[in-house]
Amino acid sequence: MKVLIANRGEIAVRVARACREMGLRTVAVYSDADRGARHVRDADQAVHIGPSAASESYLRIDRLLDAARASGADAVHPGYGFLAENAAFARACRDAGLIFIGPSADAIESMGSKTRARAIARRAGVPVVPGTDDPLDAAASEGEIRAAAERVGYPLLVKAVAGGGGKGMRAVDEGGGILDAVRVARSEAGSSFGNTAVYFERRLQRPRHIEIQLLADHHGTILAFVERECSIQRRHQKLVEESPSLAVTPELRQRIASAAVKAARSAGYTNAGTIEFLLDEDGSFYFLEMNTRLQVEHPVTELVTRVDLVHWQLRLARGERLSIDPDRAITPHGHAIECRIIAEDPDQGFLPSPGLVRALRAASGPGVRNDAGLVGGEVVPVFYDSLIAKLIAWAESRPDAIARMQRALREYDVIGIKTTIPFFQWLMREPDYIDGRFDTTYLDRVLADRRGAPFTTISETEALHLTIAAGLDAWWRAHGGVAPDQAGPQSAWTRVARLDALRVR
Ligand code: MV4
Repeated sequence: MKVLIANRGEIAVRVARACREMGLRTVAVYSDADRGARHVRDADQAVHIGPSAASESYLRIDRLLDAARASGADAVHPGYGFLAENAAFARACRDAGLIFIGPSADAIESMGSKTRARAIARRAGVPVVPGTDDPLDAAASEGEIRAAAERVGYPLLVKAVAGGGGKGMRAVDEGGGILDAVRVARSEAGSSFGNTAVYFERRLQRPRHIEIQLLADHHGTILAFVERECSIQRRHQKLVEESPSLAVTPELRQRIASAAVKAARSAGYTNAGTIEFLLDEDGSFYFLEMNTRLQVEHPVTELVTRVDLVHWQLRLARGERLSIDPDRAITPHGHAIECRIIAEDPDQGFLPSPGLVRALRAASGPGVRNDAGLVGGEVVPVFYDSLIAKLIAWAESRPDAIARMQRALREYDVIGIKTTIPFFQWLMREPDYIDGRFDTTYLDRVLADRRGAPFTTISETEALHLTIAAGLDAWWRAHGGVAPDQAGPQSAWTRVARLDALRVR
Protein backbone atom coordinates (compact mmCIF):
# COMPACT_ATOMS: atom_id res chain seq x y z
CA MET A 1 0.00 0.00 0.00
CA LYS A 2 1.22 3.48 -0.90
CA VAL A 3 -0.34 6.23 1.18
CA LEU A 4 -0.90 9.81 0.06
CA ILE A 5 -0.97 12.03 3.15
CA ALA A 6 -3.42 14.84 2.35
CA ASN A 7 -2.16 17.12 5.08
CA ARG A 8 0.86 19.02 6.44
CA GLY A 9 2.76 19.78 9.62
CA GLU A 10 2.65 17.72 12.78
CA ILE A 11 -0.05 15.26 11.70
CA ALA A 12 1.52 14.58 8.29
CA VAL A 13 4.76 13.72 10.12
CA ARG A 14 2.83 11.48 12.56
CA VAL A 15 1.10 9.56 9.77
CA ALA A 16 4.34 9.17 7.80
CA ARG A 17 5.97 7.66 10.88
CA ALA A 18 3.26 5.01 11.17
CA CYS A 19 3.51 4.22 7.46
CA ARG A 20 7.27 3.86 7.65
CA GLU A 21 6.97 1.55 10.65
CA MET A 22 4.52 -0.63 8.72
CA GLY A 23 6.65 -0.73 5.58
CA LEU A 24 4.22 1.40 3.57
CA ARG A 25 5.46 4.01 1.11
CA THR A 26 4.31 7.60 1.55
CA VAL A 27 3.52 10.54 -0.70
CA ALA A 28 3.52 14.03 0.80
CA VAL A 29 1.73 16.99 -0.75
CA TYR A 30 2.80 20.59 -0.31
CA SER A 31 1.87 24.16 -1.11
CA ASP A 32 4.26 26.96 -2.06
CA ALA A 33 4.71 27.93 1.61
CA ASP A 34 5.64 24.34 2.49
CA ARG A 35 8.35 23.79 -0.10
CA GLY A 36 11.10 22.15 1.97
CA ALA A 37 8.88 21.67 5.04
CA ARG A 38 9.65 18.78 7.35
CA HIS A 39 6.62 16.69 6.32
CA VAL A 40 7.86 16.86 2.71
CA ARG A 41 11.32 15.62 3.63
CA ASP A 42 9.95 12.84 5.85
CA ALA A 43 7.96 11.24 3.01
CA ASP A 44 9.26 8.97 0.24
CA GLN A 45 7.86 11.25 -2.47
CA ALA A 46 6.28 14.67 -2.60
CA VAL A 47 3.89 16.40 -4.99
CA HIS A 48 3.36 20.15 -5.25
CA ILE A 49 -0.38 20.93 -5.18
CA GLY A 50 -0.60 24.71 -5.44
CA PRO A 51 -0.22 28.17 -3.91
CA SER A 52 0.06 28.82 -0.18
CA ALA A 53 -3.61 29.57 0.52
CA ALA A 54 -5.23 26.36 1.80
CA SER A 55 -8.22 26.97 -0.48
CA GLU A 56 -5.85 26.61 -3.44
CA SER A 57 -3.86 23.63 -2.16
CA TYR A 58 -4.73 21.45 0.87
CA LEU A 59 -8.47 21.99 0.32
CA ARG A 60 -8.43 21.18 -3.41
CA ILE A 61 -9.94 17.73 -3.89
CA ASP A 62 -9.11 17.72 -7.62
CA ARG A 63 -5.42 18.47 -7.04
CA LEU A 64 -5.12 15.86 -4.30
CA LEU A 65 -6.66 13.21 -6.57
CA ASP A 66 -4.31 14.26 -9.39
CA ALA A 67 -1.38 13.91 -6.97
CA ALA A 68 -2.55 10.43 -5.97
CA ARG A 69 -2.86 9.37 -9.60
CA ALA A 70 0.48 10.85 -10.60
CA SER A 71 2.32 9.22 -7.71
CA GLY A 72 0.60 5.84 -7.89
CA ALA A 73 -0.81 6.06 -4.36
CA ASP A 74 -3.61 3.63 -3.57
CA ALA A 75 -4.76 5.06 -0.23
CA VAL A 76 -5.31 8.54 1.23
CA HIS A 77 -4.90 9.56 4.86
CA PRO A 78 -6.62 12.91 5.51
CA GLY A 79 -5.12 13.67 8.95
CA TYR A 80 -7.25 16.19 10.85
CA GLY A 81 -8.55 19.59 9.71
CA PHE A 82 -8.60 20.49 5.99
CA LEU A 83 -10.65 17.75 4.22
CA ALA A 84 -10.63 15.18 7.02
CA GLU A 85 -14.38 15.47 7.68
CA ASN A 86 -15.45 16.32 4.17
CA ALA A 87 -17.83 13.64 2.88
CA ALA A 88 -17.33 14.77 -0.74
CA PHE A 89 -13.58 14.12 -0.40
CA ALA A 90 -14.09 10.64 1.07
CA ARG A 91 -16.56 9.88 -1.75
CA ALA A 92 -14.24 11.26 -4.44
CA CYS A 93 -11.36 9.13 -3.14
CA ARG A 94 -13.46 5.97 -3.24
CA ASP A 95 -14.87 6.83 -6.66
CA ALA A 96 -11.27 7.19 -7.87
CA GLY A 97 -10.49 3.69 -6.57
CA LEU A 98 -8.50 4.94 -3.59
CA ILE A 99 -8.81 3.63 -0.04
CA PHE A 100 -9.92 6.55 2.16
CA ILE A 101 -8.36 5.96 5.59
CA GLY A 102 -11.38 6.90 7.64
CA PRO A 103 -15.10 6.14 7.90
CA SER A 104 -17.57 5.95 5.00
CA ALA A 105 -18.69 9.17 3.32
CA ASP A 106 -22.21 8.43 4.60
CA ALA A 107 -21.01 8.23 8.22
CA ILE A 108 -19.09 11.50 7.82
CA GLU A 109 -22.17 13.15 6.35
CA SER A 110 -24.52 11.89 9.09
CA MET A 111 -22.27 13.08 11.89
CA GLY A 112 -21.63 16.38 10.12
CA SER A 113 -25.24 17.31 10.79
CA LYS A 114 -25.45 17.85 14.55
CA THR A 115 -29.21 17.26 14.59
CA ARG A 116 -28.84 13.97 12.66
CA ALA A 117 -26.03 12.95 15.00
CA ARG A 118 -28.27 13.66 18.00
CA ALA A 119 -31.04 11.58 16.45
CA ILE A 120 -28.67 8.66 15.86
CA ALA A 121 -27.45 8.82 19.46
CA ARG A 122 -30.97 9.12 20.86
CA ARG A 123 -32.23 6.16 18.79
CA ALA A 124 -29.31 4.12 20.11
CA GLY A 125 -30.41 4.87 23.67
CA VAL A 126 -27.57 7.29 24.37
CA PRO A 127 -28.54 10.35 26.45
CA VAL A 128 -28.54 13.69 24.60
CA VAL A 129 -28.99 17.13 26.18
CA PRO A 130 -32.68 18.14 26.02
CA GLY A 131 -33.12 20.19 22.85
CA THR A 132 -34.86 20.61 19.51
CA ASP A 133 -34.93 17.50 17.33
CA ASP A 134 -35.30 19.29 14.01
CA PRO A 135 -33.19 22.04 12.48
CA LEU A 136 -34.67 25.55 12.40
CA ASP A 137 -33.94 26.74 8.89
CA ALA A 138 -34.27 30.25 7.45
CA ALA A 139 -38.00 29.66 6.89
CA ALA A 140 -38.75 29.32 10.63
CA SER A 141 -40.99 32.15 11.84
CA GLU A 142 -40.31 34.25 14.95
CA GLY A 143 -43.23 32.50 16.62
CA GLU A 144 -41.81 29.06 15.85
CA ILE A 145 -38.38 30.10 17.15
CA ARG A 146 -39.82 31.41 20.42
CA ALA A 147 -42.01 28.35 20.88
CA ALA A 148 -39.14 25.94 20.23
CA ALA A 149 -36.96 27.81 22.74
CA GLU A 150 -39.70 27.76 25.39
CA ARG A 151 -40.07 23.99 24.97
CA VAL A 152 -36.33 23.49 25.46
CA GLY A 153 -36.16 25.94 28.38
CA TYR A 154 -33.60 28.56 29.44
CA PRO A 155 -30.70 28.96 29.78
CA LEU A 156 -30.05 27.48 26.35
CA LEU A 157 -27.51 27.40 23.56
CA VAL A 158 -28.22 28.19 19.94
CA LYS A 159 -25.98 25.87 17.91
CA ALA A 160 -25.27 25.58 14.20
CA VAL A 161 -26.53 22.33 12.65
CA ALA A 162 -23.38 22.18 10.53
CA GLY A 163 -21.24 23.43 13.43
CA GLY A 164 -18.97 21.93 16.00
CA GLY A 165 -16.12 23.43 17.92
CA GLY A 166 -18.20 26.38 19.15
CA LYS A 167 -18.57 28.22 15.82
CA GLY A 168 -22.05 29.59 15.30
CA MET A 169 -22.90 28.98 18.95
CA ARG A 170 -24.70 31.57 21.12
CA ALA A 171 -25.78 31.46 24.76
CA VAL A 172 -29.19 32.80 25.75
CA ASP A 173 -30.19 33.29 29.39
CA GLU A 174 -33.85 34.18 28.94
CA GLY A 175 -36.52 34.66 26.28
CA GLY A 176 -35.65 38.27 25.49
CA GLY A 177 -32.40 37.40 23.71
CA ILE A 178 -33.48 34.46 21.56
CA LEU A 179 -34.18 36.22 18.26
CA ASP A 180 -30.93 38.20 18.31
CA ALA A 181 -28.96 35.07 19.22
CA VAL A 182 -30.54 33.12 16.37
CA ARG A 183 -29.75 35.90 13.91
CA VAL A 184 -26.08 36.13 15.00
CA ALA A 185 -25.65 32.35 15.09
CA ARG A 186 -27.19 32.03 11.62
CA SER A 187 -24.92 34.60 10.06
CA GLU A 188 -21.81 33.07 11.65
CA ALA A 189 -22.93 29.59 10.56
CA GLY A 190 -23.67 30.84 7.06
CA SER A 191 -20.23 32.32 6.54
CA SER A 192 -18.40 29.42 8.25
CA PHE A 193 -20.33 26.43 6.89
CA GLY A 194 -22.58 27.74 4.13
CA ASN A 195 -25.58 26.49 6.12
CA THR A 196 -27.67 28.79 8.32
CA ALA A 197 -29.74 26.09 10.06
CA VAL A 198 -29.58 26.12 13.88
CA TYR A 199 -31.02 24.12 16.78
CA PHE A 200 -31.37 24.62 20.53
CA GLU A 201 -29.99 22.74 23.50
CA ARG A 202 -30.55 23.30 27.20
CA ARG A 203 -27.29 24.75 28.51
CA LEU A 204 -25.36 22.88 31.19
CA GLN A 205 -23.67 25.34 33.54
CA ARG A 206 -20.28 23.80 34.31
CA PRO A 207 -19.82 20.65 32.28
CA ARG A 208 -16.59 18.82 31.70
CA HIS A 209 -15.67 17.78 28.18
CA ILE A 210 -14.98 14.06 28.10
CA GLU A 211 -14.43 12.13 24.89
CA ILE A 212 -14.17 8.47 23.96
CA GLN A 213 -11.83 7.23 21.24
CA LEU A 214 -13.23 4.40 19.14
CA LEU A 215 -11.85 1.97 16.60
CA ALA A 216 -14.24 0.00 14.41
CA ASP A 217 -13.45 -2.68 11.83
CA HIS A 218 -15.43 -3.76 8.77
CA HIS A 219 -16.55 -6.97 10.48
CA GLY A 220 -18.74 -5.50 13.23
CA THR A 221 -16.25 -5.08 16.06
CA ILE A 222 -16.18 -1.67 17.76
CA LEU A 223 -13.74 -0.93 20.55
CA ALA A 224 -13.87 1.93 23.08
CA PHE A 225 -10.80 3.37 24.79
CA VAL A 226 -10.15 5.09 28.11
CA GLU A 227 -11.68 8.59 28.10
CA ARG A 228 -9.80 11.80 27.38
CA GLU A 229 -10.41 14.87 29.54
CA CYS A 230 -10.45 17.96 27.28
CA SER A 231 -11.96 20.68 29.48
CA ILE A 232 -8.88 22.93 29.39
CA GLN A 233 -9.85 25.08 26.42
CA ARG A 234 -9.55 28.75 25.54
CA ARG A 235 -12.33 30.07 23.32
CA HIS A 236 -13.07 26.54 22.10
CA GLN A 237 -9.42 25.82 21.33
CA LYS A 238 -8.14 22.86 23.31
CA LEU A 239 -4.81 23.54 24.99
CA VAL A 240 -4.32 20.62 27.37
CA GLU A 241 -5.73 17.10 27.17
CA GLU A 242 -5.19 14.18 29.50
CA SER A 243 -6.16 10.60 30.05
CA PRO A 244 -7.74 9.30 32.21
CA SER A 245 -10.07 11.99 33.64
CA LEU A 246 -10.03 12.61 37.39
CA ALA A 247 -13.81 12.95 37.19
CA VAL A 248 -14.43 9.44 35.81
CA THR A 249 -14.68 6.36 38.01
CA PRO A 250 -14.15 2.86 36.57
CA GLU A 251 -17.91 2.30 36.74
CA LEU A 252 -18.72 5.57 34.90
CA ARG A 253 -15.99 4.77 32.35
CA GLN A 254 -17.75 1.53 31.42
CA ARG A 255 -21.10 3.30 31.03
CA ILE A 256 -19.74 6.14 28.85
CA ALA A 257 -17.74 3.68 26.75
CA SER A 258 -20.71 1.43 26.07
CA ALA A 259 -22.84 4.48 25.18
CA ALA A 260 -20.15 5.52 22.69
CA VAL A 261 -20.06 2.05 21.13
CA LYS A 262 -23.86 1.99 20.78
CA ALA A 263 -23.89 5.38 19.04
CA ALA A 264 -21.10 4.35 16.65
CA ARG A 265 -22.82 1.07 15.86
CA SER A 266 -26.06 2.76 14.97
CA ALA A 267 -24.15 5.10 12.64
CA GLY A 268 -22.51 2.15 10.83
CA TYR A 269 -19.15 3.56 11.83
CA THR A 270 -15.77 2.21 10.71
CA ASN A 271 -12.12 3.19 11.31
CA ALA A 272 -11.11 5.69 14.04
CA GLY A 273 -13.51 8.22 15.53
CA THR A 274 -14.27 10.03 18.74
CA ILE A 275 -17.51 10.69 20.58
CA GLU A 276 -17.63 13.84 22.68
CA PHE A 277 -19.71 13.97 25.84
CA LEU A 278 -20.57 16.64 28.35
CA LEU A 279 -20.21 15.35 31.91
CA ASP A 280 -22.40 17.24 34.36
CA GLU A 281 -21.52 17.96 37.98
CA ASP A 282 -24.00 15.29 39.14
CA GLY A 283 -22.27 12.57 37.08
CA SER A 284 -24.80 12.45 34.24
CA PHE A 285 -23.34 12.49 30.76
CA TYR A 286 -24.74 13.54 27.40
CA PHE A 287 -23.77 12.89 23.78
CA LEU A 288 -22.43 16.12 22.25
CA GLU A 289 -21.05 15.26 18.82
CA MET A 290 -18.92 12.75 16.95
CA ASN A 291 -15.62 13.58 15.28
CA THR A 292 -15.14 11.32 12.28
CA ARG A 293 -11.35 11.64 12.15
CA LEU A 294 -8.15 11.04 14.04
CA GLN A 295 -7.85 13.82 16.62
CA VAL A 296 -4.99 16.09 17.63
CA GLU A 297 -5.03 14.63 21.16
CA HIS A 298 -4.88 10.94 20.14
CA PRO A 299 -1.38 10.48 21.68
CA VAL A 300 -2.63 10.58 25.29
CA THR A 301 -4.81 7.58 24.50
CA GLU A 302 -1.90 5.83 22.82
CA LEU A 303 0.29 6.30 25.89
CA VAL A 304 -2.19 5.03 28.48
CA THR A 305 -3.30 2.03 26.39
CA ARG A 306 -0.07 1.26 24.49
CA VAL A 307 -2.02 1.00 21.24
CA ASP A 308 -0.83 2.77 18.09
CA LEU A 309 -4.03 4.32 16.73
CA VAL A 310 -2.56 5.31 13.37
CA HIS A 311 -1.23 1.78 12.74
CA TRP A 312 -4.76 0.58 13.44
CA GLN A 313 -6.32 3.14 11.10
CA LEU A 314 -4.16 1.74 8.31
CA ARG A 315 -4.86 -1.89 9.21
CA LEU A 316 -8.62 -1.31 9.50
CA ALA A 317 -8.67 0.51 6.16
CA ARG A 318 -7.11 -2.62 4.60
CA GLY A 319 -9.99 -4.67 6.00
CA GLU A 320 -8.15 -6.30 8.91
CA ARG A 321 -9.98 -7.40 12.02
CA LEU A 322 -9.58 -5.56 15.31
CA SER A 323 -7.57 -7.82 17.57
CA ILE A 324 -6.98 -5.59 20.57
CA ASP A 325 -7.96 -6.91 24.00
CA PRO A 326 -10.99 -4.78 25.04
CA ASP A 327 -9.78 -4.73 28.66
CA ARG A 328 -6.49 -3.26 27.59
CA ALA A 329 -8.23 -0.49 25.64
CA ILE A 330 -10.48 0.54 28.53
CA THR A 331 -8.02 0.16 31.42
CA PRO A 332 -5.73 3.15 31.95
CA HIS A 333 -2.08 2.28 32.32
CA GLY A 334 -0.65 5.30 34.14
CA HIS A 335 -1.51 8.87 33.19
CA ALA A 336 -0.75 11.02 30.13
CA ILE A 337 -0.97 14.79 29.58
CA GLU A 338 -0.58 16.69 26.32
CA CYS A 339 0.27 20.39 25.95
CA ARG A 340 -0.30 21.95 22.54
CA ILE A 341 2.70 24.08 21.66
CA ILE A 342 1.25 26.76 19.43
CA ALA A 343 2.88 29.76 17.74
CA GLU A 344 0.94 32.26 19.84
CA ASP A 345 2.03 34.77 22.48
CA PRO A 346 0.17 34.02 25.72
CA ASP A 347 1.39 37.37 27.13
CA GLN A 348 -0.44 39.21 24.32
CA GLY A 349 -3.81 37.51 24.58
CA PHE A 350 -2.59 34.50 22.56
CA LEU A 351 -1.83 36.68 19.54
CA PRO A 352 -0.59 34.59 16.57
CA SER A 353 3.20 34.57 16.37
CA PRO A 354 4.19 33.04 13.03
CA GLY A 355 7.68 33.39 11.58
CA LEU A 356 11.12 31.86 11.50
CA VAL A 357 11.93 29.33 14.21
CA ARG A 358 15.63 30.04 14.59
CA ALA A 359 16.24 27.10 16.85
CA LEU A 360 14.17 24.34 18.35
CA ARG A 361 15.32 22.10 21.16
CA ALA A 362 12.60 19.61 21.99
CA ALA A 363 12.24 17.99 25.39
CA SER A 364 13.09 14.29 25.57
CA GLY A 365 14.03 11.74 28.20
CA PRO A 366 11.93 9.26 30.19
CA GLY A 367 8.19 9.38 29.59
CA VAL A 368 8.29 12.29 27.15
CA ARG A 369 6.94 12.29 23.60
CA ASN A 370 7.33 15.19 21.22
CA ASP A 371 5.17 15.19 18.07
CA ALA A 372 6.52 18.17 16.15
CA GLY A 373 5.75 19.36 12.64
CA LEU A 374 8.95 21.24 11.99
CA VAL A 375 12.63 21.48 12.82
CA GLY A 376 14.75 24.51 13.73
CA GLY A 377 15.34 26.82 10.75
CA GLU A 378 11.81 26.40 9.36
CA VAL A 379 9.11 29.03 9.17
CA VAL A 380 5.66 28.75 10.78
CA PRO A 381 3.58 30.05 7.86
CA VAL A 382 0.77 32.54 8.40
CA PHE A 383 -1.56 30.50 6.20
CA TYR A 384 -2.38 27.52 8.39
CA ASP A 385 -3.14 26.32 11.89
CA SER A 386 -0.33 27.44 14.19
CA LEU A 387 0.17 24.17 16.13
CA ILE A 388 3.89 23.47 15.92
CA ALA A 389 4.26 20.55 18.30
CA LYS A 390 2.54 18.44 20.91
CA LEU A 391 4.42 17.70 24.08
CA ILE A 392 3.11 14.62 25.84
CA ALA A 393 4.22 13.34 29.24
CA TRP A 394 3.42 9.90 30.61
CA ALA A 395 3.96 8.62 34.17
CA GLU A 396 2.50 6.08 36.58
CA SER A 397 0.35 8.69 38.34
CA ARG A 398 -1.15 12.08 37.52
CA PRO A 399 1.09 14.00 39.98
CA ASP A 400 4.14 12.31 38.43
CA ALA A 401 2.89 13.15 34.93
CA ILE A 402 2.48 16.81 35.94
CA ALA A 403 6.00 16.84 37.43
CA ARG A 404 7.35 15.26 34.26
CA MET A 405 5.51 17.82 32.11
CA GLN A 406 6.99 20.65 34.20
CA ARG A 407 10.45 19.20 33.66
CA ALA A 408 9.86 18.76 29.92
CA LEU A 409 8.51 22.32 29.51
CA ARG A 410 11.65 23.62 31.17
CA GLU A 411 13.78 21.66 28.66
CA TYR A 412 11.81 22.87 25.65
CA ASP A 413 13.36 25.80 23.77
CA VAL A 414 11.76 27.52 20.80
CA ILE A 415 13.84 30.51 19.66
CA GLY A 416 12.52 33.10 17.21
CA ILE A 417 8.76 33.00 17.80
CA LYS A 418 6.52 33.15 20.86
CA THR A 419 4.77 29.98 21.96
CA THR A 420 2.25 28.78 24.53
CA ILE A 421 5.04 27.20 26.63
CA PRO A 422 5.08 29.95 29.34
CA PHE A 423 1.32 29.53 29.74
CA PHE A 424 1.74 25.78 30.37
CA GLN A 425 4.57 26.46 32.85
CA TRP A 426 2.10 28.57 34.78
CA LEU A 427 -0.85 26.15 34.46
CA MET A 428 1.14 23.10 35.60
CA ARG A 429 1.73 24.93 38.89
CA GLU A 430 -1.84 26.12 39.42
CA PRO A 431 -3.49 24.50 42.45
CA ASP A 432 -6.89 24.25 40.70
CA TYR A 433 -5.35 22.41 37.75
CA ILE A 434 -3.18 20.22 39.96
CA ASP A 435 -6.18 19.24 42.10
CA GLY A 436 -8.42 18.68 39.09
CA ARG A 437 -10.84 21.48 40.00
CA PHE A 438 -11.75 22.57 36.47
CA ASP A 439 -14.49 22.34 33.86
CA THR A 440 -15.02 23.79 30.38
CA THR A 441 -15.54 27.30 31.82
CA TYR A 442 -12.34 27.27 33.92
CA LEU A 443 -9.73 28.66 31.55
CA ASP A 444 -11.69 31.58 30.10
CA ARG A 445 -12.62 32.56 33.69
CA VAL A 446 -9.06 32.52 35.06
CA LEU A 447 -7.71 34.32 32.00
CA ALA A 448 -10.31 37.07 32.50
CA ASP A 449 -9.39 37.26 36.21
CA ARG A 450 -5.68 37.64 35.40
CA ARG A 451 -6.37 40.69 33.17
CA GLY A 452 -3.39 40.04 30.91
CA ALA A 453 -0.80 39.40 33.63
CA PRO A 454 2.16 37.78 31.84
CA PHE A 455 2.92 34.06 32.06
CA THR A 456 6.55 34.48 31.09
CA THR A 457 8.88 34.33 34.06
CA ILE A 458 12.52 35.20 34.57
CA SER A 459 14.87 33.80 37.19
CA GLU A 460 16.23 35.88 40.07
CA THR A 461 19.65 35.75 38.44
CA GLU A 462 18.25 37.14 35.19
CA ALA A 463 16.43 39.87 37.13
CA LEU A 464 19.65 40.79 38.96
CA HIS A 465 21.68 40.88 35.74
CA LEU A 466 19.09 43.12 34.10
CA THR A 467 19.06 45.46 37.09
CA ILE A 468 22.84 45.81 37.03
CA ALA A 469 22.86 46.31 33.25
CA ALA A 470 20.19 48.98 33.58
CA GLY A 471 22.25 50.76 36.25
CA LEU A 472 25.25 50.80 33.94
CA ASP A 473 23.03 51.96 31.12
CA ALA A 474 21.71 54.86 33.25
CA TRP A 475 25.26 55.78 34.27
CA TRP A 476 26.34 55.73 30.64
CA ARG A 477 23.52 58.05 29.61
CA ALA A 478 24.33 60.47 32.44
CA HIS A 479 27.97 60.59 31.25
CA GLY A 480 27.64 61.07 27.53
CA GLY A 481 24.47 59.67 26.01
CA VAL A 482 23.15 56.34 24.89
CA ALA A 483 25.58 53.70 23.71
CA PRO A 484 24.42 52.63 20.23
CA ASP A 485 24.13 48.96 21.14
CA GLN A 486 22.00 49.77 24.17
CA ALA A 487 19.34 51.84 22.47
CA GLY A 488 16.08 50.47 21.22
CA PRO A 489 13.55 47.97 22.42
CA GLN A 490 16.12 45.34 23.39
CA SER A 491 18.21 47.66 25.60
CA ALA A 492 18.66 46.68 29.21
CA TRP A 493 16.89 49.86 30.23
CA THR A 494 13.79 49.05 28.23
CA ARG A 495 13.78 45.48 29.47
CA VAL A 496 14.14 46.60 33.08
CA ALA A 497 11.31 49.06 32.64
CA ARG A 498 9.16 46.03 31.85
CA LEU A 499 10.53 43.95 34.71
CA ASP A 500 7.69 44.71 37.07
CA ALA A 501 5.39 43.15 34.51
CA LEU A 502 7.27 39.84 34.51
CA ARG A 503 6.97 37.23 37.20
CA VAL A 504 10.23 36.42 38.96
CA ARG A 505 10.21 32.70 39.68
C1 MV4 B 1 -22.62 22.80 25.35
C2 MV4 B 1 -22.25 23.34 26.59
C3 MV4 B 1 -23.18 23.34 27.60
N1 MV4 B 1 -24.42 22.84 27.38
N2 MV4 B 1 -23.86 22.29 25.19
C4 MV4 B 1 -18.75 24.13 22.92
C5 MV4 B 1 -18.24 23.65 21.61
C6 MV4 B 1 -19.20 22.66 21.09
N3 MV4 B 1 -18.52 21.46 20.71
C7 MV4 B 1 -20.17 22.43 22.20
N4 MV4 B 1 -19.82 23.28 23.28
C8 MV4 B 1 -20.57 23.31 24.41
N5 MV4 B 1 -21.80 22.77 24.31
C9 MV4 B 1 -24.72 22.33 26.18
N6 MV4 B 1 -25.96 21.86 25.98
C10 MV4 B 1 -20.97 23.85 26.73
C11 MV4 B 1 -20.13 23.85 25.64
C12 MV4 B 1 -18.83 24.42 25.86
C13 MV4 B 1 -17.69 23.65 25.77
C14 MV4 B 1 -17.74 22.31 25.44
C15 MV4 B 1 -16.61 21.57 25.36
C16 MV4 B 1 -15.38 22.15 25.63
C17 MV4 B 1 -15.31 23.48 25.96
C18 MV4 B 1 -16.45 24.25 26.03
C19 MV4 B 1 -16.35 25.58 26.39
C20 MV4 B 1 -17.48 26.32 26.46
C21 MV4 B 1 -18.73 25.75 26.18
